[in-house]
Amino acid sequence: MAGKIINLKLISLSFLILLVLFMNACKSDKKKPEKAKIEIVNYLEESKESFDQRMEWWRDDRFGMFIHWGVYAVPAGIYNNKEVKGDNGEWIMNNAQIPVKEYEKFAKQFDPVKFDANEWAKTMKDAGMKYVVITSKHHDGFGLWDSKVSDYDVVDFAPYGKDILKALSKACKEQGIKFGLYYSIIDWHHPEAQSINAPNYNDWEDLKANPKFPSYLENYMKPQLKELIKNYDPEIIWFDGEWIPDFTHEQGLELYQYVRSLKPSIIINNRVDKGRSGMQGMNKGDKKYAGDFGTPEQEILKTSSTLDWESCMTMNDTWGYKKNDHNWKSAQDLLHNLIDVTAKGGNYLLNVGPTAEGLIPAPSVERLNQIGQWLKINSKAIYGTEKLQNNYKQGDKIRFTKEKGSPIYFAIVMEKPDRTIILKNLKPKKDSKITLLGYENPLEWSFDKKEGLIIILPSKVLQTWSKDTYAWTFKITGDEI
Ligand code: H79
Repeated sequence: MAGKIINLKLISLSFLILLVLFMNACKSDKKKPEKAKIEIVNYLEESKESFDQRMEWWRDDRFGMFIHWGVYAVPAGIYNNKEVKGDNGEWIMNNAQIPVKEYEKFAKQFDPVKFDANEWAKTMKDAGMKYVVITSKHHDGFGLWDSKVSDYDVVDFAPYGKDILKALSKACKEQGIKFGLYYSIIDWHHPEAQSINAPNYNDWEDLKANPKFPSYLENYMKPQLKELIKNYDPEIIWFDGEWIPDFTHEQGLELYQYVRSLKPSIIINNRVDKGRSGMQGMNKGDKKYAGDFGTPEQEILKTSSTLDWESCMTMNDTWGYKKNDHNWKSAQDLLHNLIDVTAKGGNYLLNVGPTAEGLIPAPSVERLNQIGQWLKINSKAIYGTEKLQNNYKQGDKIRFTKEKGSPIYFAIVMEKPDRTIILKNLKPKKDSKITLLGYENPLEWSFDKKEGLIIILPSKVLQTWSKDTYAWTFKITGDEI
């Protein structure tokens, strides 16, 4: 009996020792993951300071190049010898209802032998553009880089066989141009995405969601985005095609987190989520949506905004190259858009659609050069500026900007001025100089409360600055009234 008790005691003692040992082991086990704990940052709950810091270069830079380039440059708006209906050349696969296998034949012809990344980067630089966003993959699903996730790309599928994003990101880095990537959520080529609707990929009346879409998102989109960010180190990811019913608000929030976690400083447009309100592009106010800036498409906001926004726009009527689209906006109109956007606190992302050979169309280059010439003289009124507190404009033809954090104001007159210019909302500092950018001598001026600021232009300037001067910039140190 006693022996049994001792045995029992022994058993319970050893059990106790084991228990203590086990608990200790658990304790140290608990510590381990604490040490190795990965900090999970909620990028959707960013402080204003951190957001402002991340957005700083983008807000200062103002002017970027959008590039729509891909397989659609091969048909260039024409299918079976017929001009395809619809403005957007990059939509030809949808608009002409081209089956996937048929469209792939155009990919097999994509051989842009004249593509010169350095030349493109130089064109951006000469135009005064500070950043670029290029279609890594548009709705047709074709990639402009050597993707390991897919063979449907320029290296594996097309005769060209060279990595376009690699060449362009390098050239841009060398020229000091910030590199950004457009990536379409829509994918007409992928069996788990919208190819389910082929050849009517985006039938507005009857958009069918692919039940496999979440798999495409996890196993295709995300790995491709990871590749793009790791290999080309972009500063911007510019999503598009978020409106399809396959894609949800929850997926958008998660996608934003995912991309930021790969590169915390990256800037992401609002098409990462479902917030966009039509072509006007700013977010709806019904809930909190992910995305760092609004994206008006082919429009400019009607008035200034305290939110970040970027107006993207074509120079003719198409994004992707179309042989027969000759409806070019004038250089003057494009420049006036840049000025208007800047005064309203936005950015301007101006598009080019290079040819299948790899050339930026000559009419685009011409316009970019003209804008660039103006910017060389007037750069201070655009880059690193902020919008005014009260009025971003006076009438139709005058816009105001202001040097960030300093009392230097710019009045940009978008027509040939009269001999006197009267400004109602600026009061110059006493005895300060008012100048016209590009003209060496200070101008005569007077100010009184009732009349406002009167600037007098020398007749010599009025005569020699021909009508080809698209906009006249007056620099004024003072205060807003
Ligand atoms: O890449 C260029 C175009 O191919 C692409 N965006 C630019 C930058 C583009 N895709 N679709 N569209 C432009 C037009 C789509 C318009 C609509 Fe809608 C989509 C109309 C209805 C759904 C978006 C969501 C606008 C209104 C609601």
